[in-house]
Amino acid sequence: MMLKNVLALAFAFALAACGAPSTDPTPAAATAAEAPAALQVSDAWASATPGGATVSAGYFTITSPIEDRLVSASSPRAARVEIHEMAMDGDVMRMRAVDGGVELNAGESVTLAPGGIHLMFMDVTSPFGEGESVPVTLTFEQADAIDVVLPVRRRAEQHGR
Ligand SMILES: [Cu+2]
Repeated sequence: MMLKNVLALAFAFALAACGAPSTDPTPAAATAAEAPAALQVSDAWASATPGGATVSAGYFTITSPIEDRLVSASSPRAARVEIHEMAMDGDVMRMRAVDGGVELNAGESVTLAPGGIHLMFMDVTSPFGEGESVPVTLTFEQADAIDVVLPVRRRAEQHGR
């Protein structure tokens, strides 16, 4: 009786031990261990400007190998590019300029996305049409500036204004 219970318990542990590696594959662990050698930007896009809007927003995911800060952005397609965040102002969600830029922790991804931090293209030189690409230069506190290209997409819900 006693022995049977111990065996059942051992079997349960064995199952748990076997189950763990399959839900947490080794490639993920390997990727986490090695930090990227350079800044990585992925999933970049800018929203189309239908109806003659003069502002647009840009989004991407960024990963820095070192502790750094995204301090500013610029584009030949806009008079200026600001870094904005969404914040509650009483009951109203408003956007405002991010003070001091976006903090980047070593090896951690930061995502600029609708409803959160975003690039704001102010006074665009010409409408952002779906399918075209908008060049943007990102400037950092530590790393050298990098050029990225944001494909223009239409979003269902227009950027808050
Ligand atoms: Cu904004």
